[in-house]
Amino acid sequence: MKRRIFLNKAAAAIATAAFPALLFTWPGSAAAQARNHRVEISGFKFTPDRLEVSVGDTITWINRDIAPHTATASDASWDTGELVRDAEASIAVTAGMETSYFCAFHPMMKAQLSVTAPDQ
Ligand SMILES: [Cu+2]
Repeated sequence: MKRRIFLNKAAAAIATAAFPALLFTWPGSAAAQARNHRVEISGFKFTPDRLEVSVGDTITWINRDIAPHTATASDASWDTGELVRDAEASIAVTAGMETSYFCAFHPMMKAQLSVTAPDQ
């Protein structure tokens, strides 16, 4: 009886000792850090209108207005296309991508991305 209890405790000690090592090595992988960001379009505004993203992340825009909108790069290098009400579209964040964008139908609607390189 006493021996079994001891073994269980030893197994638990090994598990807790091994886990922090896993967590410690994991952040080195860029894939583990990729995130999805959501930008809501409502009231003819992008929310948030300033978004910090990393290379490898994705950004999803969803239109909550009755009017159609787009998220279109200022230099037209990327574009969600027309988003009707409740439609959404995603763009992958790439190094050097254009960071300012607007709505092609309502050019006064503007927003900004801040792109950082993934951790080495
Ligand atoms: Cu619009």
